[in-house]
Amino acid sequence: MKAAVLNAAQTPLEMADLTIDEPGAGEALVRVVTAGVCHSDLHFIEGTYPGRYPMVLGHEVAGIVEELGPGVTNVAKGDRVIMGFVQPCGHCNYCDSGRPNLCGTPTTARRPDQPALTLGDQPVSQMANVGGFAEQSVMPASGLLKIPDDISLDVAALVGCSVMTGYGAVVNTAKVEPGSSVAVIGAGGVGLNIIQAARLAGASQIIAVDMVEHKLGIAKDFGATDTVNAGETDAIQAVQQLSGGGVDFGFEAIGLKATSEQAYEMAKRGGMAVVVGMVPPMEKIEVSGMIWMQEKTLKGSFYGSARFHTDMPRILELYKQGKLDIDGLVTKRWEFDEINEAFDMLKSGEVARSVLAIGSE
Ligand code: CXF
Ligand code: ZN
Repeated sequence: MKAAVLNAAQTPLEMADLTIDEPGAGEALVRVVTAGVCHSDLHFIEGTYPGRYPMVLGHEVAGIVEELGPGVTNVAKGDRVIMGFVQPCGHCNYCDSGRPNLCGTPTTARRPDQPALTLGDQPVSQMANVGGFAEQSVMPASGLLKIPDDISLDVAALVGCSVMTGYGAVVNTAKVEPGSSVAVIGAGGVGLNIIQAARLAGASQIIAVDMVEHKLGIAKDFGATDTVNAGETDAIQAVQQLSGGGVDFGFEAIGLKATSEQAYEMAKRGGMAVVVGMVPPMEKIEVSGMIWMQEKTLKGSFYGSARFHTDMPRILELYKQGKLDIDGLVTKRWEFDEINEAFDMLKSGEVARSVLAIGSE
């Protein structure tokens, strides 16, 4: 089974022929069709997040169920599925209280030292138990969500990360209300979804902030009412000026300490900053001690605070109704072998989202 393997941080991905295990209890073997190229993968490639090497990245993925392990009932062979990067147990306190995105309970007996993938006799880990940059994945079936026949697997893959993450940050985490003012730092795959969800939520002002001019152009197409080029002007000042003193919601969709702090500064008294990007684990986000008096909120958002079985079908319905643009997010399609070029292009900021065609339907 062909997979792109990350052997160490700051090295290119290498194509390798891996052995894949049979699905065990609670697992499914899924044939990967489409995988999105996400900044979170890049964090592992660049080493800003630690990985268990060798490792197969890829977490924005859709495919077709090929085999089921014992006890799996939520999907069937032949189902076309989103391969979610959180696999909720359905029974813990988080799941039970409507926060399955935070579930950390293992749903299979597979241990990290006995992964489903091996290269010779070497164990190979899978990012988020998915490892989507591979022709096949054995993963916990509880993370699989069947999609309707009229949804393409490209769209399904994107719902698996960037769309759910961005839409959910607005609707679930921040609960943006009609008439709100919003600033979004970073107009990439996640940022554009924050922008279009804010538009759907009825935000009256949506200020997109980025350093790449052509991404700001795309941001306008997705619903930004104003744009700020942070490479040319002081972004905090510009947002404060445009919004008349600060926004109700500042979203950070890059994953940096500095931009997280900027999102906080952009929020007005009583406002909220939502950190959606993967800020490196050792970084500290610093905010003014005046937080108490200004009644500001600094909040994290993981996987759009998703309730998967409610939110993902809803997102697909909004897509069908033409209210969420998912096709327009994909600015390039790559062959699997072109994966390193795909990441080079992501780094350069030239594309919003690109997808790898790993298999066919
Ligand atoms: C990431 C977060 C860490 C695990 C994989 C996915 N989020 C989105 O890109
Ligand atoms: Zn992602």
